[in-house]
Amino acid sequence: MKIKGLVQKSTGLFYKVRLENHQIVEATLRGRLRIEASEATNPVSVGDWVTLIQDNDIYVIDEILPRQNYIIRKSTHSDFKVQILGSNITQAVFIASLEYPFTPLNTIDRFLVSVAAYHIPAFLIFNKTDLLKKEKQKIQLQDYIKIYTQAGYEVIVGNIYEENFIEKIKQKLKDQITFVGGVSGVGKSSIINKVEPSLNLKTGEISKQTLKGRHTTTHVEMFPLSFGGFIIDAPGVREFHLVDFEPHEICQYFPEMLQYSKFCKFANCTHIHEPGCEVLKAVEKKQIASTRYNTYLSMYQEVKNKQKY
Ligand SMILES: Nc1nc2c(ncn2[C@@H]2O[C@H](COP(=O)(O)OP(=O)(O)OP(=O)(O)O)[C@@H](O)[C@H]2O)c(=O)[nH]1
Ligand SMILES: [Mg+2]
Ligand SMILES: [Zn+2]
Repeated sequence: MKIKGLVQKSTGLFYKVRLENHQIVEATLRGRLRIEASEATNPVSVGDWVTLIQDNDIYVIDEILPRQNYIIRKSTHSDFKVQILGSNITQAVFIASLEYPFTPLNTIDRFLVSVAAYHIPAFLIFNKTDLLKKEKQKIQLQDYIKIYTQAGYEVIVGNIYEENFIEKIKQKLKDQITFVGGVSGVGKSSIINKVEPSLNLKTGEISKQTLKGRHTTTHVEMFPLSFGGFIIDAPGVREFHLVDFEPHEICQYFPEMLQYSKFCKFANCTHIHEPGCEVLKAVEKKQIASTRYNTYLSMYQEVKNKQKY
């Protein structure tokens, strides 16, 4: 008899699978599936719906059901392979902080582009606002909030000691399957613990030397939320794998650029040097933030360079 289940964790050889009756079982993978998934280092990912075959106490994953979408990163083991971080995601959140650790804006933009390419809606959280004591830092935070709200993203701002902040996040997470991204140490696991205290996830101090996180979370894992939905906690990732874009496609994943690019004089405008480029005009008028535009330029160049090989 075949049973359906949702993969919550993968630890190499074993998978933690939640069956439809909510029972959690440990399962192995049929050899055939291991070979079929040649491009990814992990053939089965967190968030996959699978069918299993039960033989006494042993469960074997027999089939991976078609994925709605997935988020990947470059494998840490091989340049040619990718690791699927999660699949069947309904929304993604990127958590950032301005201090301990500092999240470069370029990292935020790249995450947003990556998930947009998979048609996954995203929102942002600026965490650790209690650590911003200087006036200069507070102004910088306001600037960042403006950049992303202007770009069309919802931004939630606060710190884990504010009830109101946690409440807002809970409302966003309810009944969704949310992937949580952010560099190491921004407080991904800490926020999840506040949202769902029974999970009691491991969190880690920021290194005093580097002022960065210590990669406390080492595996991707999906957790059910008692108020509805699932959340996927992941290790801090700086670089997401860019899907194989064509250079001219990149601007589609910057929602604010898309508003202006349709009025450019040339249909094949790259928004870099062309006359009659409405995107360039919008950057000049600060309707598009220069930091966002600079990320666009760097991604465009990167994709162009890749094409040369
Ligand atoms: N002051 C302050 N500290 C926070 C806040 N949120 C998290 N922290 C602290 O930041 C440190 C890192 O938090 P984690 O939750 O482990 O960060 P993470 O994003 O899960 O990091 P990785 O698992 O390494 O990717 C811990 O010491 C937390 O207590 C906050 O809002 N304010
Ligand atoms: Mg963590
Ligand atoms: Zn243009």
